[in-house]
Amino acid sequence: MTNTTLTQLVSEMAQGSIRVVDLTVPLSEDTPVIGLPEEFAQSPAFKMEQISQFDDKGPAWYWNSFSCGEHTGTHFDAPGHWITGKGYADGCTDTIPPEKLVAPANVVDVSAEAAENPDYLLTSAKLKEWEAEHGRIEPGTWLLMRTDWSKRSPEDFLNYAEDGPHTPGPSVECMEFLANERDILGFGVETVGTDAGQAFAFDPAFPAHQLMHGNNKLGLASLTNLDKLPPKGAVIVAAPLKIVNGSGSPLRVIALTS
Ligand code: 23J
Ligand code: MN
Repeated sequence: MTNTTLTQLVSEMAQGSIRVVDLTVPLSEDTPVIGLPEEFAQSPAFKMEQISQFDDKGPAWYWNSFSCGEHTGTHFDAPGHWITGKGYADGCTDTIPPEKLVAPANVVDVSAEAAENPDYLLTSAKLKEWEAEHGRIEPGTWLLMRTDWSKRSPEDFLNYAEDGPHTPGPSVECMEFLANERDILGFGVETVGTDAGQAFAFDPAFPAHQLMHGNNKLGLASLTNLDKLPPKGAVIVAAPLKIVNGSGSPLRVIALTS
């Protein structure tokens, strides 16, 4: 007897009642990269160099080499990225169990709030309101914060001012709630990093990184097309490159949804 659930999945995908949504932005030399305060080392942008293209260097083949920071474009944050998560034996890109790389998603739409206020912070109160409408955020699921930030121009996407970037993200208490009271798998965003632009000044600084990774949880940044997903019911495939001791990697993030 074949597995009827998987048989039904492939047949519904073929027939279109289950759709595949690409949550990934294009990766090129134009892809915006996070800038940190100037006392810290900066992450290099994506760079591509041709090895050959049907020429003397390779008459029948085209290929390139590329380089970039691990946290470039649509990318995965492993627990080992942060000082609070550095002790986990299963916390780097090569050691995270593959079972964590396919999981349900909860999508919380705060696009109206973020349009109004670029420093908007997601709160546990907002999540409890969302739960009253859509049901509980289950352990081992992704919490994806929809801000429509991926629709902005590159300059407005990073949104720098003299006092640093102004982009939405989670509050400290929101991250405490999702880590301790909901035990989520990880937190994903449309902005360049999982933390708000001003989160360097929070206490603790960078709460998404501090609290997610400190609890062996994952991050996804620079997602797009979250507006094409239902609040609940989509399944996300987010598998980073298996870089030995990697802190993260660019990746293709795919959603299955009815
Ligand atoms: C290093 C330091 C601070 C931040 C980040 C990286 C990221 O956002 C990232 O991509 O993980 S805020
Ligand atoms: Mn990152």
